[in-house]
Amino acid sequence: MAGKLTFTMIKPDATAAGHIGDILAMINKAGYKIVAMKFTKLSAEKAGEFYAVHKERPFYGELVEFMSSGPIVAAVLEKDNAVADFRTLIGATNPAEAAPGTVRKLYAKSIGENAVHGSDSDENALIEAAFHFSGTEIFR
Ligand code: 3AN
Repeated sequence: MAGKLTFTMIKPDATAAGHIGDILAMINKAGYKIVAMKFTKLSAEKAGEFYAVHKERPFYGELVEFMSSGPIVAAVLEKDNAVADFRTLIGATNPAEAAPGTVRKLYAKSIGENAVHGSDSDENALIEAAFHFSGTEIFR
């Protein structure tokens, strides 16, 4: 299972700007199969829990406020080398440094409001998928 799955969120800035369809199309074109997906909104409490690893960072409060400010698309994606290839597809955290043609270069506004989330390891992909989806909501 490890290595085949990653977890993503289309963040509130990108859903508000109408980029859900374009971003999902990029994900499909890159060879990912969507095995779980929901359009939902995180409470501040849930967003805080999801980003707990960043609790000590100066931007934590801002991040939690932003991630609970509007609806998101949460999804689990399947493909070989899922985590690393997805990080390449979305580009650098700061859109100013993201490579041309990446999701963040095309759709992110700033380092804080950066359009999409992508897991940073196989271990976190499974933890993050389980945070948002029960076993019966993942179809593989
Ligand atoms: P990535 O999302 O590329 O894995 P992380 O894990 O360093 O980046 O950061 C998690 C999230 O925290 C980012 N997606 C972004 O929304 C926010 N973030 C990171 N760095 C900053 C920053 N310097 N200022 C504001 N928000 C930030």
